[in-house]
Amino acid sequence: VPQKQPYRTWYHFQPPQNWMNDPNGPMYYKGVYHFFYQFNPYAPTFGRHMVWGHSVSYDLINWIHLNHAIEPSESYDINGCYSGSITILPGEKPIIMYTGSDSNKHQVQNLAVPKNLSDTFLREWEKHPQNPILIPPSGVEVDGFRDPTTAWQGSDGKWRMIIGAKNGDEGKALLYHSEDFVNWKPFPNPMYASENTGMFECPDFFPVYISGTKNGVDTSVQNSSVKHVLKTSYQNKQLEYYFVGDYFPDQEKFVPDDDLGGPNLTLILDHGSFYASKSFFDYAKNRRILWGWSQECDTTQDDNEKGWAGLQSIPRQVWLDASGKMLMQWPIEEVEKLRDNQISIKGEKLAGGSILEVSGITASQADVEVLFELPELENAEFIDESEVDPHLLCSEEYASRSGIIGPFGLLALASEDQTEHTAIFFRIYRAPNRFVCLMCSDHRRSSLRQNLEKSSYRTIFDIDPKQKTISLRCLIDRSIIESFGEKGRICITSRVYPSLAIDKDAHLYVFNNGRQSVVISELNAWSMKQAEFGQEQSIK
Ligand code: DQQ
Repeated sequence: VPQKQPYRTWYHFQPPQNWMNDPNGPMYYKGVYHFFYQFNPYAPTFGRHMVWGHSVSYDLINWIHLNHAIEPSESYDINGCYSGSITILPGEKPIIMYTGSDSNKHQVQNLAVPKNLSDTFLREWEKHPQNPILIPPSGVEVDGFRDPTTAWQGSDGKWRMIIGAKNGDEGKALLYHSEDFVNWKPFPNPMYASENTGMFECPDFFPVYISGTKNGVDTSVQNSSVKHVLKTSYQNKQLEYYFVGDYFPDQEKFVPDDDLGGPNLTLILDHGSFYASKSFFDYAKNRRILWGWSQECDTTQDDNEKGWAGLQSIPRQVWLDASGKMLMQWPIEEVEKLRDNQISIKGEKLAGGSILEVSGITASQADVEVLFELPELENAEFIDESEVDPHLLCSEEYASRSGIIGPFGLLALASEDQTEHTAIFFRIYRAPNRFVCLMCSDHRRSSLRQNLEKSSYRTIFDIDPKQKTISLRCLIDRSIIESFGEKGRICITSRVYPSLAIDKDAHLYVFNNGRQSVVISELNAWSMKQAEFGQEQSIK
């Protein structure tokens, strides 16, 4: 099997076969984590009859695949059961709100509830007799009205939710109110509207504690100890933008702290292949967890040959940074259960132009954490940001070319001779009045195979002039590399399809192509065991 399926993951969530996209309605309910996802049961491509796949887990790592929770069956969802969310109503009653593509391909909102609440796996779901609950309002395109959020309850007892919408190139987050969860009234003003972004897909709206704790908070909490996050997947950008701001429930207004006007915003959850994310509050461990879809970068023909397409990120704990300005993300602690066979390097100097192999682990499935000690930042090369595009800075030429401080980082899923590798690296610059760091995940040399999308993902962020160290963690899993810079401040997910760096022929290196040396203050790497995915009977 591994020979034939070198890209199937060992510990990232996948259905047994076929196409998967958005995460839907994740929740923790009576001791069980439920995960639903957009799934085409018939082919490894997006299809006309999308269903809600359903899997359950006790630890968010090992999964039991169940029958589909909802599938097209009625005139209001016959052309597809699209994305949506779950809200747990008082009395511990989960309810799904999802988008149906109806017999005219108009997008409408529908409800479904578990048939039997005493079945811990909630295997069967029943559609509500009053469906469709909402049809597209005027001023919104009939096929641009979808992806309801988890609802939150105001102090007046009414429920609120956001639905993504579009009108031409304008994206909108429409707000609705309800007393009984069945009859919903539109609020006159949208919660947010943006120009030139296309559809406001998969909105998410949730509170985060201001106090710098990593703890999460229930979606309905509104008080002075929280700020709110509004997240959108802008269709024209295929990226996850978010705003941190204040929510004023009396006026139903959300005011972002720094509203720089939609797509110019720099707050992006992940700069790589990560889309349509959705979060939930995990009561079991008091944390907010975020899932995102990582799509393939190979061709449809490759997907047909593989028989599957689409992965989910490792669930990430998400919280507000102590600065109050941005979110931090970190793989949930449970993934560490899969760590095996630790290799450590401490206090090793990496002179300019040097490369060091991290040997002794299965480099095709690994978890690597490294802390680099930086040289004096004063020596960094000067950059005039107005003239330099981070795109170009991260190009192939720059990944291997010598700078002053950096590029340094990891070569993951590399062949022994390094002709194939994905470089995840930092490079530090002195900009007018500040220091900035470029972080890239460059997969231009990730495979000798042709016809793959092999680009690079990058971002530039400010760093403290007194900063002494910089950290990087990579979760490597055969065709995916999730990278977390600066302890989760910057995230970049790449999909790669090596032809040589497969299974035992995959290697991991740490490199420095800067003229100044950097020190590996500490590096820990682990082989990752395979997570269990299976039908109920086959799971221990
Ligand atoms: N995918 C879903 C839509 C959503 C889009 C359909 C985002 O509901 O807007 O599978 O990837």
